[in-house]
Amino acid sequence: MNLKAEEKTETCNKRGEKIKEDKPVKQKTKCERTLIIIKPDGVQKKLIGRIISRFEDDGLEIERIRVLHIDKNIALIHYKEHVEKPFFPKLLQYITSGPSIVMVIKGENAVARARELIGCTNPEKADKGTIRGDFGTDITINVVHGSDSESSAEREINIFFGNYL
Ligand code: IDP
Ligand code: MG
Repeated sequence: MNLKAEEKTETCNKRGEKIKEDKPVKQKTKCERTLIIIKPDGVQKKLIGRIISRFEDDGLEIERIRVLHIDKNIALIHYKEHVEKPFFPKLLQYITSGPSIVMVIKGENAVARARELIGCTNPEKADKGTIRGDFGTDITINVVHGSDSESSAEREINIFFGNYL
């Protein structure tokens, strides 16, 4: 299908004269879900409300939410790509150190938008105004988790909320 020709028939008459203003080009958007965790340091520092507001103020929606003390079994599944890494023992100790808040967040381009609001893994390198830049401690203790892709989001949502989608 020739989209250009089709667009022209909407905006021009048979003589090729313009009959309508060009429509503004719409940016492609997609409604997505992503898994967000407020990690134990965020809960302990009583940052839950402020962190949730960062997402809500950006127009994202909290679709599911639960308090969960993540145990070793869940941590091994959730962080499966990191289990062999040298930092894993520290990460495991941290993520299982107290209750977390686990959420499904929904909205247009939610995966990338949430990662932007969260900031770099290392809070020292994260921009001010991002969640990690404002509240993170170090490269391990960095307040929040956000899925890194739509496929990770689907996998992670299923770990914490089952196959409800
Ligand atoms: P991400 O959370 O920004 O996606 P990942 O590389 O997926 O970062 O790492 C998962 C988590 O493991 C991080 O959020 C952080 O808590 C911890 N982590 C990552 N890299 C390091 C490191 O080099 N040293 C210590 N901890 C790390
Ligand atoms: Mg990651």
